[in-house]
Amino acid sequence: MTAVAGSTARTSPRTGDRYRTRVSDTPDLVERIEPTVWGSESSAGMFGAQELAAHARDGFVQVPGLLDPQEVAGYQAELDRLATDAGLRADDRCVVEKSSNEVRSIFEVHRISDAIARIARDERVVGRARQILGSDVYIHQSRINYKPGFGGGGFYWHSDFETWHAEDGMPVPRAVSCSISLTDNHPYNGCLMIMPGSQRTFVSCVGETPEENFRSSLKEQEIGTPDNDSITAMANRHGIAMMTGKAGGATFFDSNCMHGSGDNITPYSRSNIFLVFNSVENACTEPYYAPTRRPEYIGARDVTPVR
Ligand code: 6CS
Ligand code: FE
Repeated sequence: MTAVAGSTARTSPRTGDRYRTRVSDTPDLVERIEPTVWGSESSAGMFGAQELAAHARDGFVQVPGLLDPQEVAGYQAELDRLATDAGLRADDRCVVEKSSNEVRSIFEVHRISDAIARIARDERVVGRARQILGSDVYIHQSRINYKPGFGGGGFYWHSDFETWHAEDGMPVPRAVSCSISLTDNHPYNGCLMIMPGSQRTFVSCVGETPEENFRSSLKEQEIGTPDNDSITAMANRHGIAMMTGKAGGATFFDSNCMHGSGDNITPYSRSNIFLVFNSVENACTEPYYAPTRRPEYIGARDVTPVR
């Protein structure tokens, strides 16, 4: 990569960083040293000890019926309202599908929608995130994904932490995502797939981060996706679990899980609210392996704890 004046282009590993990525022409599997559950597995909160143990083992835990049917209907109406808001469609925070002009995602949605701000600070959601991370938490990123029917695009295999470390400066994998389904998730309509236990291995990627990578990566990620041999090794070691379930259910998953989802060619959209909680003790610094920071609507810099 040619260093751009004033950029912090990184073509060499940051001193002392265990999770080096996008700086070598050979991939690597690095053992994670941080825990998956930071709080004690008997910590007070809505997760029981068995659920926390499952999360520690698999890197994810499903919560069926987190929202009741009335709440699901309310949030579906809110998603429809946001997707048809002409002003928002022109906003950088709105990402449309590569193959169509359909809305793919809307970022920073907890700041745009009061209804989504409410669920983000609801104890059913943030209380569980604090239990997993063992500290106060702030929102690193929020988005709604529409994955419309008849061709809504998937998300290739990746680790979110690999991107948040390289491009947002997230020091260690002490963040957890909560995906709240607003439609039924079936094996056939692009449900989230996670390799159970994959959060314990950091898969480094080949290929340096180009300037303003987010302008293409949020439509279809290329840089920061693992090589085929690494994906094969991880799938053979961990298997692949499909996060199916009724609308209203939620999946909490570790920032470093290897996950992805397929295209949705069915008539049934697969919409979710996606909230990323980072520990206030893991605030993002400068990108580890990218020339410049991403916009704050993608990687927040406000570390005010969610109350
Ligand atoms: O780049 C990001 O931050 C986003 N990209 C993906 C594919 N998942 C995590 C996150 O929303
Ligand atoms: Fe992701």
